[in-house]
Amino acid sequence: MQDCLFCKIVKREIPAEIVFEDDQILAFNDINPQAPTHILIIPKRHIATLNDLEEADQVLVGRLPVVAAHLARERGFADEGYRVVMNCNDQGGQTVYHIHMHLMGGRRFTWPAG
Ligand code: D5M
Repeated sequence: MQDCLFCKIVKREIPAEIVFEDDQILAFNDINPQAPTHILIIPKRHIATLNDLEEADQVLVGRLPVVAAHLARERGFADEGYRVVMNCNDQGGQTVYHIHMHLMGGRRFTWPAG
C-alpha cells in the first residue's frame, strides 16, 4: 500500500534495522523500544488490522509467533520469558495500520497491560 510506513520498510524505501526476513515475513527493531529487545514482526503483504484477516491468512499470520519464538531463542531469552503483543485499532493502541506483532524481551513484564 502506497502510504503505509511498514510497506515502505518492506520495499526498502525507508530504513529499518532488519533482523529477520523470509518470502512472507519481515522483522525489524522498533524505533521506540519498550524493552532491551523490541522487534516488530510483520507480514510483507499489507493487512491493515486484525479485523481485516481472512480465513486464508491463517498460515501467514501463524508464522508471526513462530518467528517471534525463533528470535527469542536466538537472543537467549526464550526460556526466561518474553511478551508478544498485537494491538488493534485506536482503543487497542494501534498506531501503524499494517498488522505487526511486538516481540519484547530482556526485562520482566507486568500484567495487566496498561
Ligand atoms: O506499534 C507501532 C510501533 O511501530 C511503535 O512501537 C513504534 C514503531 N515504529 C513506528 N515507526 C517506525 C519505524 N520507522 N521503524 C521502526 N519502528 C517504527 P502500534 O502497535 O501500532 O502502536
